[in-house]
Amino acid sequence: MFHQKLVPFSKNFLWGSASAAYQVEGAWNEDGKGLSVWDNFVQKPGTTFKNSNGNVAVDHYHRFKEDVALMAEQGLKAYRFSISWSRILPNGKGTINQKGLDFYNELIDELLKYDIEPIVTIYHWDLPQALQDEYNGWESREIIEDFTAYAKILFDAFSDRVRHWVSLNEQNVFIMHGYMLGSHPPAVQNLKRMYEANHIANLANASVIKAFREGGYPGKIGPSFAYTPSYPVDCHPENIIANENMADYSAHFWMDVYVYGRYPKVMLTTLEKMGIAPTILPTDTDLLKQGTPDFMGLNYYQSVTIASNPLDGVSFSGKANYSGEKGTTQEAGMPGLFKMVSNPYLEKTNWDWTIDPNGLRVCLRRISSRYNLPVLITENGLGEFDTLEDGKIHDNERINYLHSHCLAIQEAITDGVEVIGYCTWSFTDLLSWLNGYQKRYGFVYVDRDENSEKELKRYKKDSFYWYQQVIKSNGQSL
Ligand code: BGP
Repeated sequence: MFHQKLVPFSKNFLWGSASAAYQVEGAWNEDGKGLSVWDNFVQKPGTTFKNSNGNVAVDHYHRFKEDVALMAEQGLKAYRFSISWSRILPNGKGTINQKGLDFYNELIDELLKYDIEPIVTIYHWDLPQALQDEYNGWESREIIEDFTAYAKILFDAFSDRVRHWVSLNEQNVFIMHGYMLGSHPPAVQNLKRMYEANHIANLANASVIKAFREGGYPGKIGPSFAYTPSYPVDCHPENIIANENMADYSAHFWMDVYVYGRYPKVMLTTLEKMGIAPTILPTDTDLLKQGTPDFMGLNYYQSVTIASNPLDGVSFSGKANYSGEKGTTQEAGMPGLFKMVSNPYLEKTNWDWTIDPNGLRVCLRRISSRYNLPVLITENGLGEFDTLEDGKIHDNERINYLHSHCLAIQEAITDGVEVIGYCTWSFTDLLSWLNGYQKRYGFVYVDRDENSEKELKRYKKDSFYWYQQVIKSNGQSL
């Protein structure tokens, strides 16, 4: 593209950072909290890296004041966190646990004390176990009503202070891991069940957005989507079609439903031919169209590169890298549709994720042009090993990663994309669902590992100070 002068970040740009309840809070069975599917899942040996769990996590439940003080010191403008459904409703529905509401009220007030805007995620994967037991969670349409009732409790309690709400976090990830890969609860491997559950999640998402509008609550709401943009490996016609398959399969299949209330035609036809298309009732389309978002939440980590994959080609059954041993990811794809291959132009992390700031610009431009929505970047960051030495952590790779991605955002803004804010993943180090505590993302190092909680002491990494400058200068220091 022609060289152009970069447009500055707007003065109310939300420089933020993010977390999720299960990954930071701990206090898994305190103050009346009910069990979530994750509390349950991690008890089974072999499900997570070194059997790590979030029972204590980084103890944010008890240390949130210390964590918020660090956010204030950094100058954060926004903090995105999620609410644990089973802390509010121990059985997923019915009686409210007042202590759960109290915790989030205090957290929100503490943030506002320092002018940090709370961005609230309603659902970040920790479904109440009671609903899984009662009706199989996302596989039953009963969840639509229960999820909506839960969200309304949050709107009533917090919308006087919360301006941005995230409905479902990464529906594509929790559904694919939960029902295809079997690596998240409920650990099912069945494509038909996956597409049914996914459709119900779409309806639940729309129902919550509709309830938000009908309730006349102030503020904006949208889902967070894990967008992994794809590029064809070359211009061979078969690879071009494979990449079209991938784009429909991994991106439009979710975002088109959020925004237009319908599935991409080609993808739906493919699923129908395979006998695994979801059951779409005539009234579903109305609901989907009534619950469209105000913004697209974007979680971006990496891009993928695509080639054709024969019918007897690779599937998603190969080994994934949850250990940080570089190069251990096996090729994966959907037979007959596409497969992911290496991109010779991009570096990779120790967990084999590509480092591609340009991919973030691509996501922002595509969302803006295809959906005509503003974008709130709800996650982006580098998961790496960090070393604590004399109380310091020199995480230059993280600084380089974030720096290049911030510049890509500015380029996208210059291209015409409306970007509301940028939440890095994550503020403190936290539990990575399948990768334990050694895959770190934070600006703040938390001294614990899979074997010991130690004292959970917090240390500011070099990236903490780097982001402090970025925020202070509103991006001019980039
Ligand atoms: C997203 C999730 C986050 C977080 C992040 C990093 O998919 O929304 O909760 O975990 O990815 O992923 P990982 O922990 O697997 O490295």
